[in-house]
Amino acid sequence: MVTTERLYSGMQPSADSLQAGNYIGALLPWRRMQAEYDAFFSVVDLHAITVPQDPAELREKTRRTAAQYIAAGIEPSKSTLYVQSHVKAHTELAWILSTITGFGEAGRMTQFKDKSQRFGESATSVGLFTYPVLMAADILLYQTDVVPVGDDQKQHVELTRDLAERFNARFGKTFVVPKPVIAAEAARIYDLQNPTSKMSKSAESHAGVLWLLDDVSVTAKKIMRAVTDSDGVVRYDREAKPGVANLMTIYGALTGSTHAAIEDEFAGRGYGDFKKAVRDAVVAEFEPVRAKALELLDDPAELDRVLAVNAGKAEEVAERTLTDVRDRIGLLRRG
Ligand code: ATP
Ligand code: LTN
Repeated sequence: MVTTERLYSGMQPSADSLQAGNYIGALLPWRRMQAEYDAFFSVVDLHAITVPQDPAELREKTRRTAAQYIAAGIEPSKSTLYVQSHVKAHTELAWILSTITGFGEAGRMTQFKDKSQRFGESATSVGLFTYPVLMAADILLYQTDVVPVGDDQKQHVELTRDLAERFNARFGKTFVVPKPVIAAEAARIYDLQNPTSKMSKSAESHAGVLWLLDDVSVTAKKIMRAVTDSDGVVRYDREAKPGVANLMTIYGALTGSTHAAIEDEFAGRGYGDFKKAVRDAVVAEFEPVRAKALELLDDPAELDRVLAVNAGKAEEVAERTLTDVRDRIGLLRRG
C-alpha cells in the first residue's frame, strides 16, 4: 500500500508581514511540497508568546500570518492550515515531553543560549527555555515524517527525534521519528543593506527587509538601493560579493534561473539593469500575493471560519496521539 508521508511546519506570528526570506525559504517550498505530502502548517502563536507580545497585535499578526500562507498558495482544502493554540493537545503533550527532557539537554539549545543572552536573565522566561519541547509536541502529535525548516531549527528537530526515540523506548512505539528537511543555501536570503546577516522579521532596521505586504513601490525602492560592490560584474561569489550574490539568489528563486544563466543574462551590463530585473521579478511575484492576503484580511470572519475547520481536522489527529500517550504513561482515564 502506498501511504502519503506526513509533513509538519510552522512559523511564528512575530510581525505584521512576512519577509522575502520567509516567502522564498519557507512558503515556496511548502507550497511545492503540499502536493506530495499530507501537510500540516501551523501559525505558532504559543511560541510567539515566549517573548512579550501586545495582545491585540498578537491576534492581528496571527490572522495576517495565516492569510499570507493562503495567499502564497497553501490551500486550506489540501493542507491542514491552523492556529497552534486552537488545538489544546499541543500544550498537554509539551508538558508530558518536558518530563522526559533533560535540563542540560534543553540548556544546550543554541537558539535559547543566543536569545537568553540577548534578553538578559530577568527577561528570559521558562517558556523560552522549553520552547523546543513545545516544538517537539507540535511535530510528534501528528506522527510527522518530515519537517522542512531552516538550518537554525535543525537542532530542535534533532531534540524532537531524541525525545520520540526515548519515549518509544520507555513506553512502546508511540511516535513516528521525524526527519528534518533543511532548506538549501540557495533558499537563504540575506538583508539587502547588510548582506552577511539573514533577512529577518525582527531585524533592527527595516531598510534591507522586503516585506510581502508592503506597497510594491517601497519594495522596488529597497531593491534599487540594495548594497552591492564597486566591481560592477554580476557574478556569484557569496564571500567576496555578498550583496550581488543575494540578489542573484532572490532572482534565481523567483525566475528559476541558475547562477550561470543569470551571469550570462547580465554579462557586460551594469548593476542598474540587473537590479531593475530583480525588482520586476519581485514585484510581479509579491503583488498578487499581497492583493490576495489583503482581500482575505478584509473578511476576518471567513478567515476565522477556515482556520476553525482546519483546527478541527488537526485536533482529530492530535487527540488520537494524545490519548495513546496518556494511556501509555499511566494517566488514569476519566471514568
Ligand atoms: P524572527 O525574526 O521572528 O525569528 P524570521 O523572519 O527569522 O523571524 P522565522 O519565523 O524564524 O523567521 O522563520 C520562519 C520560516 O522562514 C523558517 O522556516 C525559516 O527557515 C524561514 N526563513 C526565515 N528567514 C529566512 C531567510 N532570511 N532566508 C530563508 N529562509 C528564511
Ligand atoms: N521554531 C520554528 C517554528 C516552529 C516549527 C514547529 C517549525 C514551531 N513549531 C514545528 C517546524 C515544526 C521557527 O521559529 N521557525
